Amino acid sequence: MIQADDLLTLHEAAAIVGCHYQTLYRHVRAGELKALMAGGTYRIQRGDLESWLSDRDARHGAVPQRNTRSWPKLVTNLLDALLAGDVRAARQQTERLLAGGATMAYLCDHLYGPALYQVGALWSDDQLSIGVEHRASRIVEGLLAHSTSRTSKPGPRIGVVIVAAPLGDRHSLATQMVAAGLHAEGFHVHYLGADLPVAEIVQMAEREQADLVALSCCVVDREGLSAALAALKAAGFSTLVGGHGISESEALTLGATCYGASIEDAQLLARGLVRSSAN
Ligand code: B12
Repeated sequence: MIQADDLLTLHEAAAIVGCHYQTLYRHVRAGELKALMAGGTYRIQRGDLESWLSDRDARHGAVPQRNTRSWPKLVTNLLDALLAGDVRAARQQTERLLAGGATMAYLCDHLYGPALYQVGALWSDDQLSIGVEHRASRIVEGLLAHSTSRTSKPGPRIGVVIVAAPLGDRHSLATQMVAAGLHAEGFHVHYLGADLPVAEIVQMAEREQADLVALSCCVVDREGLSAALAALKAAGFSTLVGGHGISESEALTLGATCYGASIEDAQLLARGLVRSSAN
């Protein structure tokens, strides 16, 4: 008999895993994580969550994956290096984690992203200058470029993806993370960076015969994003939207094919979309 305490909501389970609840929802929908339906919502048994986590840890290697005690420490270490402009310390940390088996998605979702959030919080509290923020951003760009060259699945590419942030959004780091994650997953990625005019995104998708266009959104302005989504839909391309500037319901209302809340989601959803368009 299942005890009520052993049945977790998606939010409770996500708090244990240290990810967004929508990420778990996608694993449930993909049939990778067992869940029950109770009162119209998903519930996950504690034991099922534990076995799913163990399998996932085994697949990802010997990193402190969901060791929630050690990742905040790693984030603090990276933040210290970013604020001090210590490229070497930041690079050594990434090197150690990659050598220990850390995946690109995990680095982005649990290390680089959270460290950048803290940079943003300090900046908006006037506790650091634009110069320090810019330097920190450049260091993370370098870490991403370095890790990208180290993480690529062998074998043929599984699909062609265009990655960009639309006109009006200058936050290129999130797009670089999506590009890095999809490259590591085995996609052929055309990474266009940020602030891209609609016509450029559509032309590139056509020229490269893209299977998917992934767009990131970090701002409140919707002009560039909604124009890009409309043009891509009219041209027949599937789109994946994400970024902390937009919610799932808004992305779907604007015409996105689907929405992801993390780099792990980007990998899972891109694989699903490319697989379903091939069938
Ligand atoms: C670095 C930075 C900048 C740099 C960007 C440098 C670069 N090369 O990217 C610069 C200096 C250019 C900048 C400019 C501005 N910024 Co700024 N910036 C940041 C900062 C500190 C980090 C951004 C970042 O990279 N975050 C990390 C990313 C990876 O997080 P994320 O978007 O959540 O992404 C994760 C998931 O959402 C997901 N994901 C992301 N994209 C996608 C896409 C897909 C398809 C999928 C599936 C998943 C996915 O995966 C990621 C990893 O887990 C943030 C602070 C913060 N909280 O993020 C502010 C922040 C984003 N900026 C902000 C603001 C206000 C601005 C400015 C308007 C400031 C100004 N007055 O000029 C301008 C905007 C200019 C413009 N038009 O774009 C606000 C945004 C508020 C809002 N919602 O509009 C923030 C939140 C700071 C704050 N606390 O106020 N910024």
